[in-house]
Amino acid sequence: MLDKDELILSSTEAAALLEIHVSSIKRWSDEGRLEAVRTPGGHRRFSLQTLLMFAKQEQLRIPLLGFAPYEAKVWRGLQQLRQGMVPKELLALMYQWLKEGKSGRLIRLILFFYRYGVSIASLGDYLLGPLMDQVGAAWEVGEVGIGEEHRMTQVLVDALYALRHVEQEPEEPIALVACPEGEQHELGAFLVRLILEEHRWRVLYLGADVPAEEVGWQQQQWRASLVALSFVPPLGRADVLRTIRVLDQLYNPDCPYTLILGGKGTAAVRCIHGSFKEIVIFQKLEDFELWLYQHHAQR
Ligand code: B12
Repeated sequence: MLDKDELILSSTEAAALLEIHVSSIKRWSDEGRLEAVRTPGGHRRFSLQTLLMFAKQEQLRIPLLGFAPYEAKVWRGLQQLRQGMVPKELLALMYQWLKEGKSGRLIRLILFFYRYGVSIASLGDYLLGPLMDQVGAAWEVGEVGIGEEHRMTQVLVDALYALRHVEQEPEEPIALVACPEGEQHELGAFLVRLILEEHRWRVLYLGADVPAEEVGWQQQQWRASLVALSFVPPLGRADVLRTIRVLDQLYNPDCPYTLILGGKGTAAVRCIHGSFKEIVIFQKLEDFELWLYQHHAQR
């Protein structure tokens, strides 16, 4: 019997966890080496604890064991992320690690989720965004200082570098990603860069605090067909509109591009116009990725 609080895995999930073929799972369970229960429909089910014990006994070096004693929290977090949910319990643990400077563990965790199928967009929307919201809330009540905010951001930047796709860098299409003038919050833009690279764009990443004129000139110099900017509060509507105005003035129809704006600083912006091929605003990275799929399906 499986306890109702136990984490239960199907044969496919168990195989993915143990990094072996599903036929081995079925064979081992038929041989009685690996304990399973059957659903009324006859399907095998395994408890996470049983699988972890089995992995230890058989000396299978599976990544989840590296998170002991938090394997169950991490596995549950993985399922939640896959369903587009914020893994609240895990976030509390991650925040604790962030505060304690356990950066290796955090980086391993982020890489683990990615390896087990959580997209970069979902990592941003449901894990890293909410995690950094907690940092912001702690800053607001004076619990962490600005130096801490920088240090914590850097841990995540380090993890994100490890997710870059730079093998076989394509010549084109070219995208330019930047934070506008006065914008020091860089994680959103960095995530957009990673998503584009994963979709086989060549990304010119300009980083934080780039004047709009420079964005416009760089776009023309490189003939980028997409420009993405991230606006985070305190930057807001007025900054967005000013940036669009400058880019619009510099726009060269012989070198057309789509302008993508995103981040919480764009939340109050409606009805924008410009000469651009298209202007689109996104709050979530997932929506941006969906748009990329739909508009650049050939890639
Ligand atoms: C880390 C941080 C900093 C760091 C940034 C370091 C760095 N290298 O990036 C530092 C210390 C520099 C900093 C400075 C400041 N910060 Co600050 N900061 C934060 C914090 C904690 C996290 C931001 C972050 O990285 N989030 C992680 C990313 C992944 O998530 P996200 O920004 O929410 O973005 C999501 C979406 O919007 C989307 N997205 C974002 N960009 C884009 C772009 C595109 C194209 C797309 C498609 C999607 C997209 O993707 C993400 C996932 O869903 C936030 C807290 C918060 N709640 O936002 C405060 C916060 C934004 N900061 C704040 C403030 C006040 C400041 C300062 C004025 C004072 C200070 N704290 O030092 C300065 C201003 C600096 C400036 N001019 O830019 C306030 C803003 C409040 C307000 N309404 O005005 C916040 C909200 C903290 C708070 N609770 O009060 N900050």
